[in-house]
Amino acid sequence: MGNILVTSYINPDMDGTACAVAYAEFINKTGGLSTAGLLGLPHEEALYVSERFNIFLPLIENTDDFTKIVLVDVSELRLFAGKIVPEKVIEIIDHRQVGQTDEFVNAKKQIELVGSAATLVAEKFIGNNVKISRDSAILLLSAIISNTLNFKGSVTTDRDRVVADFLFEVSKLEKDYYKELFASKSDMAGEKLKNTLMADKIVVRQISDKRIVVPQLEIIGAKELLEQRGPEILEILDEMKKTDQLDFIFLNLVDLENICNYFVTKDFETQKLINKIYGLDFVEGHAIKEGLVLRKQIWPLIVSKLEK
Ligand SMILES: [Mn+2]
Repeated sequence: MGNILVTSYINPDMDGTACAVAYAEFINKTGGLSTAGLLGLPHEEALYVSERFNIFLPLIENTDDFTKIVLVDVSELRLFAGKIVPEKVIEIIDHRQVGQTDEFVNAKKQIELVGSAATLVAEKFIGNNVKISRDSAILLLSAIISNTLNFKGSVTTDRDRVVADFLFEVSKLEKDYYKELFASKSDMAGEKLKNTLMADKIVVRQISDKRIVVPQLEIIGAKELLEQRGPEILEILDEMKKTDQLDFIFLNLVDLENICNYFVTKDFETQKLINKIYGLDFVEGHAIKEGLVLRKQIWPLIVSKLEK
């Protein structure tokens, strides 16, 4: 059994990063041989956690050296931009509904709709009675807090809560840890705003014959950002729509303090689509929805509207 690479999509978020590192540890502690490797640059939040707790994040350029690959927090080949050979994938652990696993003919697949893929990885340690390192516990807990929006997002399940309790114990982190974690990704000063929105460009989704991009920000200070830089956001989205020849584009701006979403776009067709889904009206380029909804939850609703 050769060395197995555990990886996530290019430029992984907190969840993908945490799962890759922790699941490699699990394999190594259960008789396998594996290496975690992250493609591209992990999200701001993951870099913050790495620096804050002095946890090494293993970056790799490509996957050429590996004959066996495990994918975590991802089940879509196109998110790898040619960087993996699908036949090499022996296992997939993911938690999203919009996935396309057909290309991975050799993979054992675990797709379960919990709030965070980190929950599925942590359950492996718990279920098999394998001791988890503090570093991995910190990473997985950060991922669960991030993905569930500190257990307030409607993606949150009881399984996420149970696993988080366990990880709080192991990591010895305080319950208000979410505050510093959220603050770390909320700085959108200057060019950071545009760079963050454009970084989501890689994820152009094709539904029927329509091309769609939905950048997402989950931050503290969302309302202020919209008040101060709303017109700028609308311009950036408009530019992305033209450059990428998109049919629909909106920003899913998640307000972690006021527990609501702003859907931001000046594109009329997109406004009509969101109105059809949620019955919301747009004023000055945005519509407000109570509660916290993540992009991965909106995709299936968009698909159902566009495919009929
Ligand atoms: Mn995830």
